[in-house]
Order: sequence, then C-alpha cells, then structure tokens
Amino acid sequence: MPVPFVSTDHIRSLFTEAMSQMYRTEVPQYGTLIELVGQVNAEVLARDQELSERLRRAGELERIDVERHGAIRLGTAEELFTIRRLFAVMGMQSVGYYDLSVAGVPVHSTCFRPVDEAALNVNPFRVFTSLLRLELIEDEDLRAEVAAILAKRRIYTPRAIALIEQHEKASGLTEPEASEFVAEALETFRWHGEATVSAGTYKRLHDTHRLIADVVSFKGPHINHLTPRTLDIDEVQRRMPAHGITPKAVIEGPPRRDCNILLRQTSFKALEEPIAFADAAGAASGTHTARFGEIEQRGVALTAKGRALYDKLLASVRGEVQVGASGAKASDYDSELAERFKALTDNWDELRREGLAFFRYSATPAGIAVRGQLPSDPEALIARGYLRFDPIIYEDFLPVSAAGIFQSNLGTDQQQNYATRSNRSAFEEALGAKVQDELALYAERQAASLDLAMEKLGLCDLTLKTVA
Ligand code: OOG
Ligand code: NI
Repeated sequence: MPVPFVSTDHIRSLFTEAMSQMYRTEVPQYGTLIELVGQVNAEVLARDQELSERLRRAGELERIDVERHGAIRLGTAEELFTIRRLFAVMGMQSVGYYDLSVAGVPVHSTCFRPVDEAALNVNPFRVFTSLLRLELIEDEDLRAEVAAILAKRRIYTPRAIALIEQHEKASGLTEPEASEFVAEALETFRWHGEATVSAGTYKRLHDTHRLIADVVSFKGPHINHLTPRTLDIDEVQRRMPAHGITPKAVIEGPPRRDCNILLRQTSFKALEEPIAFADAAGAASGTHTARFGEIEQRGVALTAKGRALYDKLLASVRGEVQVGASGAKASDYDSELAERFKALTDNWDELRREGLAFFRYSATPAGIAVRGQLPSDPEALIARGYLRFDPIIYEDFLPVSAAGIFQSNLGTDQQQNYATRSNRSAFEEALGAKVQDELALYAERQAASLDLAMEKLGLCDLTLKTVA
C-alpha cells in the first residue's frame, strides 16, 4: 500500500500557523498589528464590492487572512544550502536575486515561496532570505573571527535534518512526520536572548555594521519580522499610532493608486530587547535591536517594460527628494511620488494593452454559452464580455524597498557603499540551485490562463497581440 503523504501545501500552512503563533508571543505588537490589519481588510471588502469580487475570482480571497511574509539573515553558504532543502519540504522555491550591497547592506538575498497558482492560493507564505557577504568585511582579522564563529554553530536540529533527508528520499512526509518537522524547523527561527559571543566581540561586530552583529552573535537566524497583507496600507499606517505602534515615515514602493501595482510596504521600528553575553566572567548583559513589524499591500505584477518604467520613475523621485532620518520631507516625497507616477497609466485595460502588467485571462459564462460561434480576435472577445482579464498579483520583493526596510531598522546613520557589487553566481553556488526568474513565472501563468480560456471558448491557437 502506498504511504499516505501529506501535501507540501499542508506542511506550509502548518508551518505558517506555528510561526505566527510563536511570533505573537515573542513580539506582542505583532498580534496588535494582525488585529488592526484584519479590521481594515474587513472594512475594505465590505465597501469595495468590485475588489472583493475580483479577489474571489482570482481565488485570492481565502489567502488574505493567512498571508504572511517573513525574513531571516543567514551567515554561511552551508546554512543557505540547507535552508533551500528545508523550504522545499513546504513547497517553497528560490525566486529572484536581490543585491542589497548597493544600498550599503552587506548581504544578497532571494525569496523562498510557492510558485504555482494553486499553491499560492492555498498559502503564499514567503521568506525573504539574506546571506551575509563575508568578503565585504574589510578588516581581515574580524573577517576571520566571524568565519570561525559561524563555522561552529549548527542552526538546524539533527531531527530537522533527518526529516529533510526523509522527505528527499521518499518524496514526501506522512502526517506525523510533517508535524514533527514543523516543530523541529521552528527551532531554527526562534529568538535566543543569549548571545554566543562576548560583550567585547558583540561591540566590535556592531561597530562594523549592526547587521553583522545580528547575523553572527546568536545561535540561529531568528525570524526578524512577519508581515500580514493589507488591502489598504495608508489606512493601517494612519491608525497605527492609536494602537501604540509608530510606523516609519514613508511607505516604500509606488504611490497609492486605483490600479495597485507591485508592492507597497511600511514597517515599525525594531524593538530593543535584553540579551545576555557569553563572557567568561558571566553576567554581562546588554540590548539588541533586530525584530520589527511590517505591513504590505500587493498589486499587479509588472512586465519587464512596466518594471523599467517603475524603476525610472522611482529613481527620479528619489533623486529629487531625500527623506531625512527623522522623517523630514516625507510629505514632499509622497506628493512628488504621486505626481511623477501619473506617467504610468492608472487604468487596467491600458496597463494590459500597453504590455505593462501581467493578467490572468478567463472565459466568462456568457462566452462559454455561445462557444463555437465567437469572433477569433481576442480584443473583440474582451470588448463583448466573453473574455475577462484580472491582475496577476506580484508575489516578490523590490530591492530599493527592501533596502529601505533594512535601513529603517538598522539606523540610517550606517549607510555605507561597498565597492564589490552583485554576485549572483556565488549566491547560486552557495544555494546549490539556480534562482528562478520571477518575470518568466508571471509570463507563464498569463500564457497558460489565456490558452485555457481560449480552449473553453472553443478557440485554440490564438494569442493576444498585445501580450508581452
Ligand atoms: C529583510 C528586509 C527586507 C522586505 O519586505 O522587503 C524585507 C531583513 O531586514 O532581513 O523584509
Ligand atoms: Ni519584509
């Protein structure tokens, strides 16, 4: 008899729930944020029937309440290699390469997430995963010391490793193995108040870069935030202070629009938490700031053409207005952003026809009813209401925004520029796999949706001229 394996989607859902529970007890403000986001989302859905209907059609309505992304920072190539195998147990793969060194953060990163539409709709849990770039530490002695400290730690439990191997060997886990796996994997992401280094070493790491102290001083890569998805980020940002939460000065990403694009994010500052150092004399203590909260609002995925326009407009705003560390010029920034983004159409059909964004096509009941007697031109099908298009949600991250999130939690006084830049091949070598191209994934989903819709309308072998 075949062994009854549970699905990777199920394991991912168990894990997300366990992480959320853990983070709620570790960082109480996270619980407050989840409640606030839930409240605002319910209000938006009640008032915006069109949005609510669109989310329902796309299968997204169910995922909103469970949707989270988190982030971890790893120290070594081996840690990254194993995290890829750990996330694979939950159906998550590495998508996208982000070079943060350009923003003065000595890491490069990827996102682990599910890739196919059905899996995304069950639970799109993503983890922004960064790897420290040791070669960016200039002081040779310190670099050697960091390497030695990291070489000694084991961030995965032996049982977690055994279950990962079991999953690889058998191509699945049974229900009891899955629950055990979730409990064991959780250990890797847990916060440890006891540093593995002395107060003196911590200070030297911290003085070099706060991020280096965070990656190197602890037993494992504690999850540093878990982010719920909101349907109205401006409203949640506005209400945060009344709930005792202070958000950063500006929302990262595109401005507020009717047709939301890509990703908008805002975070609240990292908490100052007590830690104990591993001094021989004992009893040395201090504080560490690493863990924070964030919210996000997601919009349509842009094509290469749309993304190039987004990058250009954003760069022009940032070249014009620099927001100070204390939030000075935040409102100038917001109005400049809104003004310049008028150059990117705020109309779904124009975004589609100009090949700026990705859409999911579907045959309408009216179209299916007259199957076989339809015009062959897809634009005519759309005009007559036989073919529908809905935005494909952006499931990934934005490097400029991610740098802003990092910096708001590391202290803006620490900006540094590194001479060495992007090193994707070194990242992939450490990972033990290629990172997938996010644009190719969206393009595939769009094309597959169109094929299926055409088949349902009895029209095969047609493609939309305007599809990018
Ligand atoms: C990750 C920061 C980036 C996002 O949502 O863009 C990020 C980190 O601080 O480790 O989470
Ligand atoms: Ni984040």
